[in-house]
Amino acid sequence: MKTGFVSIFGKPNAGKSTLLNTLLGEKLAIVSHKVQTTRHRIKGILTEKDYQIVFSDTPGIIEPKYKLHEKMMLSVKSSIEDADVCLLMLDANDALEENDKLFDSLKLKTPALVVLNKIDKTPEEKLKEAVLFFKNKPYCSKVIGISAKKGLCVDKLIETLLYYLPEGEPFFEGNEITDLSTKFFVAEIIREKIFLFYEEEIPYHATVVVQEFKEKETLTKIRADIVVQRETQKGIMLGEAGKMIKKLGTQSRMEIEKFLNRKVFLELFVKVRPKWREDELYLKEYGY
Ligand SMILES: Nc1nc2c(ncn2[C@@H]2O[C@H](COP(=O)(O)OP(=O)(O)O)[C@@H](O)[C@H]2O)c(=O)[nH]1
Ligand SMILES: [Mg+2]
Repeated sequence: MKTGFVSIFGKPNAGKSTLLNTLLGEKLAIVSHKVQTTRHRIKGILTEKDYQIVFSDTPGIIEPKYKLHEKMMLSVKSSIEDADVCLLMLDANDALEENDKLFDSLKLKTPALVVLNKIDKTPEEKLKEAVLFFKNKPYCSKVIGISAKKGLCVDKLIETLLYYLPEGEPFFEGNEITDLSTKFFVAEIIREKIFLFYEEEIPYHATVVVQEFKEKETLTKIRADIVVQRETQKGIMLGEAGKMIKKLGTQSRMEIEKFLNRKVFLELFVKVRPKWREDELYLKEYGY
């Protein structure tokens, strides 16, 4: 049996969370076209007859601008330390040099596959150029082109990974697909909808905390706080006559129902906590 930990690194928007979801055939990580959607390290456990791979999706690598960013980069660091093999992922259409610099700066001690993502929208020439560019880099064990979204060459990626992974006993039960709680995923679903429905900087100033999660006979009752930094943001969050929060609530509830496979009663409250992203205690309370 092959078992091990595989961490996925790369710039924001490379497609790391999309790959995790495709690998697991389940939506674990939230995805949006906006950068820095992922804030936590999210593990996805893929168990088959002859292997178990524990994937870690990580926040995109950025220069920290506030304390929340620092926490996000700490989770990147812990993923480097745990990994048996790393996936260094980029959008194959992106500037190669910049990605090279970033991959090099990680100072990896493990084998690493450079994953050229989004081959579904990459011209042949560009793809060839990228393969040649990364092939002989010191951190690169192998280059592989995939489309995380379309699932192209993902099988080949797993096969290649298995070659580099050690033999060992599985770490998790076969039916576990993640180490995080249901409450966490519920909060993440709401956070994803915030990224979807609100403009500009609002999603970056917001976080979601599930305060109550009660399994009743016929439904699950969930109460969640949406935390923002300013009164004006609270106003935007609510929208005219509460229209926006209503839409957010409905869409979130429908997705949570799909996720839990049962009826949900969802209550959302918007709270203002000035500078929560800078505050050690708030960050801790909100799970960062
Ligand atoms: N065309 C195309 N788009 C993709 C592919 N993989 C991811 N995307 C899109 O790229 C954006 C960023 O994806 P995400 O997984 O959130 O990136 P992350 O920041 O690295 O986690 C989303 O809009 C995805 O739908 C792919 O293989 N092909
Ligand atoms: Mg992500």
